[in-house]
Amino acid sequence: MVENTENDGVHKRSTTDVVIVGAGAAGLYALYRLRKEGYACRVFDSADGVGGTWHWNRYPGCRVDVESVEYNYMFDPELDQEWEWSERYAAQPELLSYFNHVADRFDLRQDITLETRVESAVFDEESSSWDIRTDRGHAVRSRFLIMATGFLSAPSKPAFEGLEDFAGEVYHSGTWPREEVDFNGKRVAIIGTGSTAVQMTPIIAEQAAHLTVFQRTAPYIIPLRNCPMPAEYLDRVKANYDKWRAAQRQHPTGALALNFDIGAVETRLWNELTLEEREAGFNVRWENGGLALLLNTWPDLFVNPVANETVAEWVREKTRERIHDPELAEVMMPRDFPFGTKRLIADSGYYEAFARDNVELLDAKANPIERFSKRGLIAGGQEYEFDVVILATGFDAVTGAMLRVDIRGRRGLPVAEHWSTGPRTALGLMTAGFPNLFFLDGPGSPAPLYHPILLSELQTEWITNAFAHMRDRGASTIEPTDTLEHEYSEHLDEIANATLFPRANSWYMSANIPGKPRKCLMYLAGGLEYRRRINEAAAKCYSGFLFS
Ligand code: N01
Repeated sequence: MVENTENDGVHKRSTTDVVIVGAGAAGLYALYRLRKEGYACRVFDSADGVGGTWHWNRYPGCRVDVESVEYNYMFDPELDQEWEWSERYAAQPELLSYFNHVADRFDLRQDITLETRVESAVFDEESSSWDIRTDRGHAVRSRFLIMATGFLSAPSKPAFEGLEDFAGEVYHSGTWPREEVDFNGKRVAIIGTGSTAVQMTPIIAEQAAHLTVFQRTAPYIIPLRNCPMPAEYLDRVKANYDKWRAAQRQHPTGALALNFDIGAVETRLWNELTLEEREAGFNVRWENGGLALLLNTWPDLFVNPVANETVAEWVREKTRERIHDPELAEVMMPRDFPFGTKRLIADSGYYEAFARDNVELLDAKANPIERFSKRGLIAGGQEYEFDVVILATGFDAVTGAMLRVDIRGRRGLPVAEHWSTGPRTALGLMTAGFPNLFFLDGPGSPAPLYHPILLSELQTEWITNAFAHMRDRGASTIEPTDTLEHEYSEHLDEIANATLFPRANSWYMSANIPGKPRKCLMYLAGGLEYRRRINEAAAKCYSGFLFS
């Protein structure tokens, strides 16, 4: 179908087959794949460039913590061969170049409208299509709507009292300016100790006159061990990419996260291992670096509290060795939640930065941040003066960006109301009462603990097949039944409740945003079981889905 556009002077009216919200990794692939099938597509993104996460997160030290050779698209073997990763874990500029390269190589830009925020999407029952409006006056009627809005894209800025009175500079890591921020000679505060803060701390420490890191909850941190990409390693990966990809596809997290030569999936349960095997398994992952302890770990690590605590204690011991001051080490010791139930952090010199004279940790649990002042902020009754404050305070994860769009389904029901007690989806792909609306890497998918790019390829394939099925049976809409949505939601909660994840106040559990209904946002049975389920539904003629 060809996109039809007419400008009535007020709205840029058009009709199309598919509107995709978001030009990050998932949105770019959906555009590529669906356009290849002949669908007219229009992508909108509020950013002034493609790349999603890697467009916005430009803070110092930003890089991926999954191996570069794994953290990319799998759909095109030629792309695999031609792209040269320069580091074992690519930094943000290189990742952004990769996604720009993909946009150019597959001629995607012609269908992408940047600097344009989708404000509303309303399902029109008469025409069985979505009416989509943007902040720049577009009014697009589209048969299908795909939300590829990313699961960490809506920055969370805590409502600190007096923040507007603060006379210095304030930045949120997720909306970092394009221009370099100059920290030289400045007193800098970082609020938060998540992955973002841990990445930026050692770099800002080298520039600032003084750096204070406000830690509310001590996280588990393991070494990333980044290095320039060994040419011989990259050559070996490229020579075996087909096998590597096959192994990733067969892996429950989609990322081997261990050198391929070692990286078989561990299938033995904790109690089946001897002490020596446990020790060896721990050491190989620790020495390998990166997220191997999270992504390529013992299958019952997140359900067996004894196994989990043993690994947690191992990490604590290793961490103590890295902190110069024993008193500080105790404050930085992670004890408040089971290992890995908040996103595991991989660092490059975080703990070592605190050995510098110009860097200090402030225990914001013992001395909570009370409010901002003109000169800085007040914590535990004391005023601290700063020139720059960085909010590394995270994101309204998974549903945040989606719910900032006013999406209304059948009978005008807002999705925010449908999800008032937390998101409910059918197979992490659709939600009942919202026909022809799909999610990529969204709620109910295994996304945060599964390779998000691989997942978006898998989900887009499912959507493409569903479109073909609709065409074959002459249907104009597809939507899940309430029953499927209810059963899947119950199943998701049941699995989550059998794990240790609910014991942490994490963004996985929607617990980092005040007032957000507490609900596990991800499917914890792993990517393989997820793929089996969605493929089974398709093979059974989309059982659980209604067509009209
Ligand atoms: O955010 P976070 P992030 N007062 O939510 C603290 C991915 N990522 O941007 O733990 C004081 O993890 C909060 O404290 P607490 C990755 O998936 C990946 O760092 O709630 N502190 C916490 O310390 C990651 O999980 C990469 O007690 C407050 C911090 O802010 C996700 O993005 C790099 C506070 C927020 O941590 C998000 O990471 C970066 C308050 N009022 C990010 N409010 C890589 O690929 C919040 N905090 C390596």
